[in-house]
Amino acid sequence: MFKKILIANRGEIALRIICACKELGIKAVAIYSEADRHSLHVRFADEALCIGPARASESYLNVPAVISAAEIANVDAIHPGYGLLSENANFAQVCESSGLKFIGPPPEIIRMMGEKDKARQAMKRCGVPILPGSDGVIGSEGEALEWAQRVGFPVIVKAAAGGGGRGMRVIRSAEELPRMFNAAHSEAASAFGNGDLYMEKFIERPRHIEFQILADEHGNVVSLGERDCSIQRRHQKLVEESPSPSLSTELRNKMNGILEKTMKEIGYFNAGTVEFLMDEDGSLHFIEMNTRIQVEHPVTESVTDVDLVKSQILIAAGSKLTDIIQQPVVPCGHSIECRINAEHPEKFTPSAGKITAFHAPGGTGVRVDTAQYQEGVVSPYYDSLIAKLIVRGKDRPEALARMRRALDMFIVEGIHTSIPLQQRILQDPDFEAGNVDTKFMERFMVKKTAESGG
Ligand code: MV4
Repeated sequence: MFKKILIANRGEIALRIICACKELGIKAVAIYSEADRHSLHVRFADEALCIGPARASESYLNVPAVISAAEIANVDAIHPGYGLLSENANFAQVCESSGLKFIGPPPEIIRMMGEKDKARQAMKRCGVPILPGSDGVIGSEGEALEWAQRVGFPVIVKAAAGGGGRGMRVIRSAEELPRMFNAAHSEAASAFGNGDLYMEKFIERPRHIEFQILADEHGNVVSLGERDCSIQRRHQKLVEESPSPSLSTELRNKMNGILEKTMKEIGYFNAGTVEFLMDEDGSLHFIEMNTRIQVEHPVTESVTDVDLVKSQILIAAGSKLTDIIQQPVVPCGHSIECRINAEHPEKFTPSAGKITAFHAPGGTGVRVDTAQYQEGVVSPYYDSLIAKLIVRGKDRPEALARMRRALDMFIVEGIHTSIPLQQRILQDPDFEAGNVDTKFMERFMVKKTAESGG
């Protein structure tokens, strides 16, 4: 077992990883930027090393600085958390070649899943349903037109090196194809240093459904069911839940089975998330795979009682899945998460500054993952997530009621937060009915504006 782990992250996820280390009897080493000197992850770690200035590119993203800290602290392993270096294959490779265990899948698999067209082809070969589209990257505008006519408009072109919505264009006719294709190419080239594009049939109002995978280094895999993350705005998730209100037990079981077989075939290990779009007729189509722990992992933890971060560490230390979790995993109840962001609830502009009052709700079925506290400061240098409010109930109505009361009992003063927005989402009749898709927030904001007469 590891004696000491370096946490290459900050905020609530760094704290979450410290919790796992403490429960496993492993020493936790924090790294921090000059802006994070007074952060809770520094306070609760067994050791902490300052690795550079506030700007992430000079601290948390600075590979030599992170590796040096790991060597100075003499750790056995590095947990990257989410974002930052978590899906950087080169970083994973540098860790391994420096004799530090990277807590995640092997670098080759991170690299392959980062090339979205290759991930798509790999899933297709394993029998995972994908959308009609190009075989790999598109060589030219002419080839794009051929694929579009074969697939049928509307289509979407996506950056092979992309993700998160950049370098994507919806194309509705042959006439607009040249313009859209070239715009996506330029955007991808400047954003990712790689202009390669691939194509898929475009789904107008998809639901975003993702499956949580856990796999050990001995070829054992378990798929822990899905999360519905359809409530998003500009590719930022606001509310997530499990189980999805729109997935049948039959389809869930079928997908769990397909994914367990697929992950074995590709040699995946550690935690991972396979993302799907659900179309209007209820069928699922693979879009991408994330090779890290995700922000919304507590939703799955709540309904499965599996500690995903502890599992990640034990897997990296060589443990077998059968020695980590009780199988079969039978999900129970319903869980919802709200991402509490430091931002204006209508304008969505970031809101940095000192938190003058802070009280997190508690009670039965309520969990709050946060690194914030009263008199704490929200830095403008990093993402705006200040807390995750997660509830669990015996069923969806109980979870909804619990989330409403927990949001009402969350006090954050001194900065703007997304709480008022989430209070209104939780009151929305369509949300309550489970009528959600990725266009929900657009319709919701229109409804809202109409109500206030603006
Ligand atoms: C799509 C799509 C419709 N059809 N692909 C956006 C981010 C990227 N990860 C995938 N995205 C989409 N891909 C096809 N073929 C619609 C989106 C999309 C979306 C997906 C998930 C969650 C929110 C979204 C918001 C807008 C567009």
